[in-house]
Amino acid sequence: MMPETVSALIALGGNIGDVAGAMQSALGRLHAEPGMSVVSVSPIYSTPPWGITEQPRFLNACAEVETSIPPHVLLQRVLAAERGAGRRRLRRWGPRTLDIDILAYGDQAIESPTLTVPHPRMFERAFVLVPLADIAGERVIGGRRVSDALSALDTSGIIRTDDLLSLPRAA
Ligand code: A4P
Ligand code: MG
Repeated sequence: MMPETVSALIALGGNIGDVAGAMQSALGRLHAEPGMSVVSVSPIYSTPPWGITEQPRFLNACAEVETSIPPHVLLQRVLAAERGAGRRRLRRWGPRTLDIDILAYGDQAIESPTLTVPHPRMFERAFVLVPLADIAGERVIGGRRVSDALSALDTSGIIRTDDLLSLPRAA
């Protein structure tokens, strides 16, 4: 029997080194895992740093993953893809090579010590919702439509780059 798949949405961001390369490599790793396919990717945006503002600008993007694996396993794969893409984390909200957050897993609400979905801070963050709206503007997450949530945010300083992520090909 084919396992049921769900659509998960992930956000990628970083501001040290070759972030676009790290994003592409992380997506390739995720796509190569059994039970996971990256089915769409957003453009890459250059965004002003949020939280700690005295740090370099970030690059941010979002992707949609069709997956049959359970959410906590997806989290482990996402964290492994971060490490594989050379993540170094210096401090909370501080500079990082690559951070990947799970925004949504189907329409499930998950609250555990290691995983909270929908991502609790996504609706405050234009750097998440701008790229997310490109691939899932009509999606309702936690009762809110992505495009509506985005229209309430200040998007100044967010610039679409010419860098494009490509859809990984089947391994
Ligand atoms: N965790 C719980 N829920 C989730 C979830 N939905 N997705 C746990 C992913 N992880 C989740 O993560 C710590 C733990 O959170 C994980 O091990 C997992 O068990 P982390 O990524 O090491 O922690 P962090 O990155 O310091 O915290 P966080 O909240 O992910 O950082 P943020 O909030 O993502 O902030 N400005 C711009 N412009 N663009 C950015 O991308 N990013 C940050 C990082 C700050 N400012 C930014 C950006
Ligand atoms: Mg994170």
